[in-house]
Order: sequence, then C-alpha cells, then structure tokens
Amino acid sequence: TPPLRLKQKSADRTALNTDMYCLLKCSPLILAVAVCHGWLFGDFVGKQKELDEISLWPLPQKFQSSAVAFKLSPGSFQIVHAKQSSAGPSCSILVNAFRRYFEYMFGDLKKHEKSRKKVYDSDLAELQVWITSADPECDGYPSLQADESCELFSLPLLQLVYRDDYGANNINKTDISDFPRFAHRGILLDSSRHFLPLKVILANLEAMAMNKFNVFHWHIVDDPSFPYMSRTFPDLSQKGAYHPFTHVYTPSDVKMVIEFARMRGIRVIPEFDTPGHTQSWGNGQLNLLTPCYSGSSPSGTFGPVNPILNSSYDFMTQFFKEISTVFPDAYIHLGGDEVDFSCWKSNPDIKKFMVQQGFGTDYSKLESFYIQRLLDIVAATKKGYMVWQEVFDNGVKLKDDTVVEVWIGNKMEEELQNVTGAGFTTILSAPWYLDYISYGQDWQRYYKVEPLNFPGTDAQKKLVIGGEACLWGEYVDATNLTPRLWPRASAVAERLWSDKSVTDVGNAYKRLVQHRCRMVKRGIPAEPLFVGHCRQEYM
Ligand code: CP6
Repeated sequence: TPPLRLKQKSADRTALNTDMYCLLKCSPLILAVAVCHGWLFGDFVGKQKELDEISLWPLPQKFQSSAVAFKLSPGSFQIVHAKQSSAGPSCSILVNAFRRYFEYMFGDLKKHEKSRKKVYDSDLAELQVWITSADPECDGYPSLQADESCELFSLPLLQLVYRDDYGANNINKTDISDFPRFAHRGILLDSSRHFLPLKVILANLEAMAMNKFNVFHWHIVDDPSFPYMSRTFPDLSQKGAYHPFTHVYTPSDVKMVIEFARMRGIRVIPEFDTPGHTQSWGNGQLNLLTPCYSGSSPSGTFGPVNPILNSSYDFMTQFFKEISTVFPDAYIHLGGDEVDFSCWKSNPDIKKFMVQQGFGTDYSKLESFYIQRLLDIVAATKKGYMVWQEVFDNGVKLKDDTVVEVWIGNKMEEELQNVTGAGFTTILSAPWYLDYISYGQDWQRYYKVEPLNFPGTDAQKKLVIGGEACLWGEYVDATNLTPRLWPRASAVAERLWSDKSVTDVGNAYKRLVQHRCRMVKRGIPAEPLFVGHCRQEYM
C-alpha cells in the first residue's frame, strides 16, 4: 500500500502516490521530526499557483517544486504516523510537533469544529510521517552528533503553505532533500545584563526552530546579576539576582526551557563564565572573588574569581556537579573571556603566589592556572566544554573534544587557522554580534560571511562545526529582544544551514521578506527589512 493515503480516486493521483512511495523508500535514517525542525514530507496536487509565493528559509540543499498544488483544509487534512514508522503515538516529540504544525497551518483548533465537512477532490487528506531510524530517540536530547539530514523526508511543509487570493491554504508538490552545512547553529542570549522573562526565552526558541537553529547558548549569569537559582548554593541568586524571586530562573523554569527546546531539536548549552564576568557571584558566595587593593589595604572592591584559594576550587567542584545534572547537554560553556588583571595585580597575596609559581609578572599564566583546574573539575563530571578563544590563546591544555568559540573580530581568520591547526573544533561568532546595530540592512553583512574563508587544509576546515549569532544584553531586554534579533539572525541561519553557493543577496532578500512575514504571522514580532508590507497585516 502506498504510504500517502489520499482520499481520492483518480488515476493520476494514484501515480502520485507511487512516486511518493518511492521517495519514502529512499529515505535514510531520520531521528525525529523535531530534530529536523518540524520538517515534514508529503506530496500534493491541486491548483496551479505562482511559485514565487513560496519562500523557503533557509534554502534547502536540493529542492524541486512543481506548479501542482493541493488544497489544505483543516476539516479534511491530518498529520499522522506512517504505518512503517518506527515512532508512534507515544513519541512525545512527534505528537507535539504534529499539533504545533497543524496550528501553524490552520490556527486555533477550536475554530475548526464548525468548518466545512465536504471533502473536495483537490484536498490533501493526510500527511504521513515516517521515521526510519530504528531508534527514534523520542525521549532523548538533541546532540552535536545528531543526524539532521532529512533527505526526502524534508518537505518544509509549512513554508510551502500559502494563502491564495481566496484565503484558502495551498501547498505545492515539492521534493526536498536536505541537510545542514554546519552542525552547530546557535543563538546566544544574555539573561544577566537584563533579566529575560521565561516567555521571551520560549518565544525565541520558537523563532529559532523556524530558522533551523539548533543551539541555545544561554549566557545565563554575568557581572550585573545571577538569575540562575542553584539548589546547592541558593544564596547565589538570593543575593546576586536583580530580585531574589521575580528575576530568577527556578529549577522548574530551567526544566521548561530545556524541554521546550528539546521538542524543537534545540540543544541548551548554559554558560557559566569564570574567572572574569563574575561580580554577581560574589554577593552570595563569600571569599570567592579576589579582594582588590588600593595601596596596602583592601579597597572593598572585588576582581575575578580568586585563583589562589582551594576554597574556590571546592566551590566550583560542587557548583559544576549540580550544573552537569541540571543541563542534559554533553557540553557546558565555561567562558574564560576578558579577564581583567588589574585587581590581581593589586593584591599582595596574589603577587606572592605568582612568585611561588614562577609566573613572573605574566598574569595570563595565572588565568591559565585557574582555567586548567576548572577544566579538570568539569571534565570529571563527564561533560565536554566550550570556551571563548582567550583560553586557547593562553595555551591552556584542552580536552580533544573542546569547542573553541572565536569572537574577536580582528585577525579572525588567523585565529581560525591557529585553533584548527592545533586540531580543535571551533565555532565562529565574531562576525555575528547582533547586539551591534546600525542604519540600513545589516543582515546582508551577516549573510555575506563565508565561515571557511581562512587559510587551512581541508582537515582544518572540517573542524569548523558552525557558528553563533550573539545578542549581548547591555541594551536588550524583553521589550526589544525579538525584533532586534529577528529577522537579522535569519541571515546567519541560512549561512550556517544552506550550501556554500547560496550567496545571492537579491534572491535572499525576496525570500527573507516573506519569511519575516511568516514569523510575524506566527506571533514573532520580527522587524521589517525595508519598505514594504506583508500580504496580511498582523499587528
Ligand atoms: N560579555 C561577556 C560581553 C562580551 C563578552 N563576554 C562582549 C565583548 C565585546 C563585545 C560584545 C560582547 N558583553 N561575558 C565577550 C565574549 Cl563587542
């Protein structure tokens, strides 16, 4: 039996079913729909429609769309598990995705109770989702190794749905074969400079899924505030958050973020940045930070984590033991950026320690001393780690699976060459600091970046596993986060997903305008690219 059961009888539709069957048989391993960011397959017939209505973003590796279109009506269309699928109604990721995408297509389900019952020939009856992997991993978490290739499985159904002039939903017959160019496609949000309410984070995850981002880099704490509520050290947020119970992420909040992300094939990598960027940690953890001196007496201010006390390492051991159980991802980001040495330089005990250790006056050696011990502590929790580029630059000995994040804009190519030359995997964020804003279409600048444009061997290029768009929080809170990030981050999404040859800015502009309208329609207030309008105005 053909797997796509269309409730129609005519001969050419049978032929179509046969086509579809072939497509499905060719399909390789697929983990789950959500891992593929909700891409579903299907095959559809119906009414002719201009193809330029279809705006795929990011552009699939291969796709072929025909002018043949089906009608989609909420009363007669459903998304179901294929008989042959290794996943079924107990697969939470899929069941959740079916509901989500059905609602995206047709809006609120309740409205459809009184929708038309009559079924027309051109109506598409059902979309069957066939998971071919023996282990559909319905209860697992996404990982760096996840096979996101979706070959024929990947009809980005929703992006193909458009409203015709009569307000009906349509979908064109389309074959897609797709996979990401890079495995790590991240967004960094900063919840320390400003507290980001849970619903802003969840909305961002939703937008990320629409753009096939698969890593939420959660820069959760920093100098100004410590909103992470720790079970082991409750004083950290009690005394270090902007507010001890309104501006914190409780254990259940964190669980919700992780689960919401999991449903969308998104990893959550928390960053607990040390030894710098830790002012807020000092409020709730006595003696963790280095006392700064003015002259021969303590000035009352504090610097980076105190690297010369065993108590600092005891604390980190307990703290990261907790973090390693709260966050299921195989990686934790340990920061290590922008360590200010002036406080260390002022402190007589530190100076003595420097002499004892033979560090001379090279404070980057002290920084490395700290980071080295921290990395060993975290490695003992069986987690991998990510670090900012300074940690590599200072010559710290890193585990083989360390991911080095290149964020400094000048000499970026040289840094990529060095990091990959030393055999480490790397991700790029230097060209994608979206907290920077300027007049005009800066998305084009992000779009034009070619991540592998640095001198190196093929083996070196393979070590670039992706990149991240960073939205640092100094000037961003719940009021402006979404429109500042979207659709500018969409440019990064396409650069990290689509083929290297996809570089036509004019073509991208046309598709991105539509993609942005699609985000707005789905409740993401993405800012406009330029002068124009959406087919339907939504706000
Ligand atoms: N916060 C932290 C930041 C930045 C970094 N780390 C940052 C530095 C320079 C620019 C933007 C952001 N705000 N913890 C550097 C990774 Cl231009």
